Amino acid sequence: MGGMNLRLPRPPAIRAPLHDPRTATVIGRLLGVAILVCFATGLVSHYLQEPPARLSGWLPTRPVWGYRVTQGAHVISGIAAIPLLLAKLWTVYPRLLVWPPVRSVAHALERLSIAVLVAATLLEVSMGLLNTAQWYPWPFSFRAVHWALAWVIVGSLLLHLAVKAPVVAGHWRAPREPSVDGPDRRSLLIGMGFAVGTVTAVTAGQSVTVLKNLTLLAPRHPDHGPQGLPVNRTARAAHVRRDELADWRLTVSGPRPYSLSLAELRALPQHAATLPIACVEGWSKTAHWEGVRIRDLLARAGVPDGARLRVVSLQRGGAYRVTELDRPYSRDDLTLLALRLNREVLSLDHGFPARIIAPNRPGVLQTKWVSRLEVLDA
Ligand code: HEM
Ligand SMILES: Nc1nc2c(c(=O)[nH]1)N[C@H]1C(S)=C(S)[C@@H](COP(=O)(O)O)O[C@H]1N2
Ligand SMILES: [Mo]
Repeated sequence: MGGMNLRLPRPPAIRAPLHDPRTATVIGRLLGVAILVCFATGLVSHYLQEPPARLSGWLPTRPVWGYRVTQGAHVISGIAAIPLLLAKLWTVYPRLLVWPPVRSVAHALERLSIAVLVAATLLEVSMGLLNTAQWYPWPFSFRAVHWALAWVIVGSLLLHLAVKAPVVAGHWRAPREPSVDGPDRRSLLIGMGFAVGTVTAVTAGQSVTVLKNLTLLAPRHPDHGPQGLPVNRTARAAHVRRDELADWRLTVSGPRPYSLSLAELRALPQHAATLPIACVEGWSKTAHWEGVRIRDLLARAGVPDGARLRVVSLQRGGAYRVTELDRPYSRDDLTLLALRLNREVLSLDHGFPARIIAPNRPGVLQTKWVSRLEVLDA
């Protein structure tokens, strides 16, 4: 590669025990676990929200708190990945300045894959973090970009692991040398563990109830909100006003379409369910819901065994105005058109007069201010 002899100033060599492969491997392993948890739970979130047609009839409605656990784990491990990623970058940065920068085609490709991995991961974790804070400063769809980057990360991570396999194997085979495994590395790892522990402890309480009193930094505290439940989008933010609800009716399309007033809905058999709202942004809270079973409403429309449904909110704009409810949910005894929350009439912010609540379903699909149910296919 004679053409590569560019005359650039040579960076100083950095030789410190904390920049050695063993430290990089130890931290990398933890970071790898966090990324794999993010990827696996991210896949769950994606397929629960947008199941391909052949999956939609098989979505699991149990355990009812499944999405609370997977999305809680996603955001917890995603946040933990941030200090891990910074520590990893700090241990390996001297290697990013190796000289000459490119030794061969293979070396160039390896460095390119690392550049892609680092850039995509930095972008992924910072976008994810901003999203949980409900801050969307970018002009593109968060989900589409976060989804694409996840595959870029996993692909370049596999490539990176394949390239580094000998180094990693060396780490396992090498005898522990006291000189490089001394107090320096121990303090780095303790410091990193402390950082990971702290960011986790002050945010995880948004989905892990026992930690809720430590929740200093999470955007949502599980106890703050009307009727003991946080609100993601308020009625005001959704431009839903109480005065337009005066002559509200629920309409149901299907083989035998009908419509009902709120009083008529209240006169139907009421059922209770204890189910969480599990927001995609990582907070969850379990609540007690009462209302009419979706199954019963469909049976009344001439569809006795559940159906794929379109749920339409009276909210006029916004991405979550219309959602689809697949058959595993619509025929489930726990899926309600809820009229009451924690033993009171649903408040306006929680979706008065009626909202969807279904088991093991991402919060974003638990449509509020429902005005219409349309049977798509029975
Ligand atoms: C390397 C790390 C990460 C990977 C591989 C990853 C992967 C994914 C995937 C595949 C999804 C599903 C996207 C879809 O539905 O199309 C997702 C969703 C999500 N991720 Fe991550 N993620 C990572 C880090 C993070 C971090 C650090 C956070 C926040 C602290 C975060 C927050 C979110 C949120 C809020 C969603 C839900 C988005 C929505 O459906 O509206 N992610 N992630
Ligand atoms: N019509 C409508 N329904 C909606 C939303 C919305 O913006 N519009 N937000 C969803 C989101 S993202 C969540 S997490 C839950 C939150 O319900 P809560 O405000 O009652 O806690 O409502 C869902 N239902
Ligand atoms: Mo949400």
